[in-house]
Amino acid sequence: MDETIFDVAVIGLGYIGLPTAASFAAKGKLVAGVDVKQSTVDAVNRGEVPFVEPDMGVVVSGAVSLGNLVAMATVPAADAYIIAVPTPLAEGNGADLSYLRSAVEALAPKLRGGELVVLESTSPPGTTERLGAHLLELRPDLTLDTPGPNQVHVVHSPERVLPGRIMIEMVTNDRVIGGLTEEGAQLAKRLYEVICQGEILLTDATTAEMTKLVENTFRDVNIAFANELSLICDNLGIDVWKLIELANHHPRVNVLRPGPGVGGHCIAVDPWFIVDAVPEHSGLIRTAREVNDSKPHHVVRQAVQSLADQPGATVAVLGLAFKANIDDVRESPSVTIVQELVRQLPESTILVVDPNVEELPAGLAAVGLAGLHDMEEAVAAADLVMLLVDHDEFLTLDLQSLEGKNVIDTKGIWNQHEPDASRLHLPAGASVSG
Ligand code: SAJ
Repeated sequence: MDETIFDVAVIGLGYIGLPTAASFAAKGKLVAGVDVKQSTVDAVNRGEVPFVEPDMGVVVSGAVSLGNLVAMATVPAADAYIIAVPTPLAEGNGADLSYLRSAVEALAPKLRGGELVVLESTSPPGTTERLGAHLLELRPDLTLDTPGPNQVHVVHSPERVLPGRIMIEMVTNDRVIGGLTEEGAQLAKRLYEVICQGEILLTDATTAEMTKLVENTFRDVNIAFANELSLICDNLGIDVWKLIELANHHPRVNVLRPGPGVGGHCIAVDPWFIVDAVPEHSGLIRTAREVNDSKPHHVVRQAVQSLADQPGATVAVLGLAFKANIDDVRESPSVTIVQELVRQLPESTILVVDPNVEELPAGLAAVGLAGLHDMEEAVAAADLVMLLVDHDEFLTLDLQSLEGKNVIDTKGIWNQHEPDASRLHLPAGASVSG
């Protein structure tokens, strides 16, 4: 029996790979979704999404039931390969490219010549060129830039969708494609036109890599500015939220929002890839990372200070995910904050609340926390309530229930909804920024 040749094989069925695979399948392409995790393969083949992401369930289950999306643990033959595996931070702030190397090794034996290989994973500058070189080492019979039947086209097309809005942004965002060759970039453009209604912009591979890193670095540097302002305002005894609101009335000013730190696997990571590549010219980028990474420790100091006279106090921590209305706890500043609270307040009871998260991440179970708690019960029991994530559920908390308690609102959601913040017992500076 002839081997099936898929239109597209997506390697890595995570937050990016699975919606990409499902989107192509929904447009009628025959798509293989490949993942090393058997539980993910099984879930997708049942039409299920193994994480929380709005609007994704219906697309995945539809594609699977039509027979257009099939998940599997090994790489099949395909006309186009899309690699969407993690590229996390390694020791020393470079990228850990081991998953990428494994993906390349898995797909190399399947190449027949003429295929398109797309790297979607966020990658340090030069990665796509090295990927091409790696492919040639594995398959010296192929070429990257000599036209002919043995040519394989390697491009970088970074994903740029926002968790929580992936299904919308995958279609509407503009897309950058950087090819090792012009022809490769054109081929990839034709492929992505199937799912992308935004503009598709072509460039070289290294510029495409840097485009993605720069987008997230721009955001990180701007959030660092807001976070630094929150510390300055705490020191000056003024309300950072009010200050930012007033400054943002200027037509060319748009200060972002301070918070408990910057989480997620993108913004807290990507700037380091630039620092790692050109350390002698990235002082500002490095400092911004350090400002954002120091913010969770500042929030912990505020909590410890506010409970100085209450040993054995109960602390309700609202929000574990790295941002509002998702369940993703990767690089979440909340996890760091809770770990530090447990360490620095050994006599206290810490009650963690997150309606989107099903179980405590390993890092918190390891410090002895038992599980997650109901919001109303935790708040009722608490001496100190810390708001770390602006989930919708927390916006609607009855503020009467905070009366007489210490409150640290790192997202500034409660004082905006509460004209009389004096009803809350707020530790110095804590009400305004956290
Ligand atoms: N944050 C603040 N203040 C703000 C905005 C965000 O403290 O004013 C914090 C959030 O609470 C969170 C972190 O920053 O902890 C990151 O959240 P985010 O919503 O800014 O971004 P991500 O990490 O969910 O997604 C980003 C997006 N990049 C940009 O907006 C430039 C997304 O488009 C990328 O695809 C994604 O990174 C990625 O995968 O790289």
